[in-house]
Amino acid sequence: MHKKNIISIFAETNHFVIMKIQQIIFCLLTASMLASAAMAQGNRADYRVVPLPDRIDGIMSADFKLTEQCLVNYPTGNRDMERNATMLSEYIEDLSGLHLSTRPTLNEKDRAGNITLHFDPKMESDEGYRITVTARSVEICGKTAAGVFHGIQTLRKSIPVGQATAINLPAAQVVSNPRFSYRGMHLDCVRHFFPVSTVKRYIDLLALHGMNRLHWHLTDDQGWRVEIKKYPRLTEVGGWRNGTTLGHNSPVNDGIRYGGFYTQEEIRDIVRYAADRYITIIPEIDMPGHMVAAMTAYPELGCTGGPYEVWTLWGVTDDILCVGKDHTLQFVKDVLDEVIQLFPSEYIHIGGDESPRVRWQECPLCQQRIRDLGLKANDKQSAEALLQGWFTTQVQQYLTEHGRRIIGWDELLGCDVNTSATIMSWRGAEPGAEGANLGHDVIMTPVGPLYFDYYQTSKTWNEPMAFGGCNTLKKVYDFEPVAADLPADKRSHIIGVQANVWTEYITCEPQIQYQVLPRMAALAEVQWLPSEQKDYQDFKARLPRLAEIYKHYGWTYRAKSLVHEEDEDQPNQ
Ligand code: TNX
Repeated sequence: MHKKNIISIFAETNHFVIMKIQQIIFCLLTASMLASAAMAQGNRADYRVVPLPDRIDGIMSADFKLTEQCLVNYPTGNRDMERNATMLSEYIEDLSGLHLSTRPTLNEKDRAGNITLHFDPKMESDEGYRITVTARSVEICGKTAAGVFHGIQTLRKSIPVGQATAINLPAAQVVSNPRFSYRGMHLDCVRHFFPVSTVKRYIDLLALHGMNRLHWHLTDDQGWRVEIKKYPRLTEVGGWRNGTTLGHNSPVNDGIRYGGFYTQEEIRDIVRYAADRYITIIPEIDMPGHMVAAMTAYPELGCTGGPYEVWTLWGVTDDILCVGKDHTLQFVKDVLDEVIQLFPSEYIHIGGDESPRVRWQECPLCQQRIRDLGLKANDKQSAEALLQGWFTTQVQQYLTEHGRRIIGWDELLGCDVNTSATIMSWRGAEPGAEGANLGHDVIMTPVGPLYFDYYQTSKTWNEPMAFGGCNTLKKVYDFEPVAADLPADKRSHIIGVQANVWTEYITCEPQIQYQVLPRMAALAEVQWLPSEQKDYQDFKARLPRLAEIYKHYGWTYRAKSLVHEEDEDQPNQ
């Protein structure tokens, strides 16, 4: 009995232990299933990125499981696609830690289990892309390598940020074509000078946001930043200023000698870096105004002969190039000779903005030129305005002979240049409409809302100092580049949209990033999406995931713009 009891007690205890073990196993299993379900959810890609693709159509198939076993295939022998594959692999590794190898592909069967980049000549637009995901494979295709690159950016933005061993890509077909062919950002590297590394990171921002033009402002009154071998004093002398005004043109100068420039070798390196990301750099050599740095180096370029001083203030000065002298034209051509060697861009930006003509009115050589050319003031233009038109046309002809085209600021509309000049509409959107009506191609970049050197809120007390104004995220998002009343046959003249970053008050890279992020995201949707597809609330809901990428790379951005809506009517408090 005693023995039996012991056995039965033992059996009962045993039963109890087994039950407990079963319970524990059950709990552990449930917990791990829940955890892996949560993981799968957390590790699931979402193609609703910024800019939003035109179409995301579900496909009846299980998810594709992206792991380190997957390869990135590219067409054998294609250097651009090889680089695309390497970049995709790097992006995935940056964001998730997954390392995928790349390899050239020879045949279709290599696609199973892998990501494949390839061409489809039948695709609608040059820069469009199509991503096809099934349980079996992922394909990213485009008509061009640039299109494939945009598809790569979309895939990159759709994967969750954070270390992973696998990422589930939902089966779908994702298709997009950009609305505008010119999708730009501008950067002023004159008012403040930024090192090569900053310019390259800025190019990275453009690539992430699906943009394809960097308008690079390289010369101005406050500095000359591009090495020109024939005129070494441009950078030796013109590259440096004796201090900088504090604040908005206060009488206080910081007394710190300031400057810098890019060597031709550095420029070539940056141009290549951008081209690898399908971004064309359009250099701006601003003329005949905003030339004091050059005139300090070579005073004979001005009407009075100087002496001049690289400007320490901001704004517009009366001292501009003297176009009465043949030497000035030769100088401009010589400079452009080197510029076109450095920049393969079809477009060269020749500025043309903010050129007061008071010196020309007094200058005997400019007045002689006006007489020689028989320029006569009319009810719209002064003789001096027509002189700027003549000068611009000379430069335009010279560049045309060298296979290039000019872009200039909208002031060019006031001085009779021919319609092969592309106009950048900055003093509002109206000059753009006027230019398109006259037959010019136009890039819309109006101060409101596309000057990103302006504040992003009306409550500016805790903002870094900016130029002024108030271009909120929403205003950028809501911008419509093609005026409703523009005649149908003129609409195609609006070829692009761009935001400008002037750097009078922007002194360092984090501040550049703060000014442009997240407004670049809003601009990207203006550039990519048909207007009827835009939806601000939906955009705001997608933005935090893009901001995860900003955060991951350590970029500074205005986090407040993700949370609050800026109330512009509320005064500063
Ligand atoms: C106007 S936009 C300028 C620049 C200034 C900018 C400041 C243009 C053609 N000229 O020289 O830096 O305003 O926002």
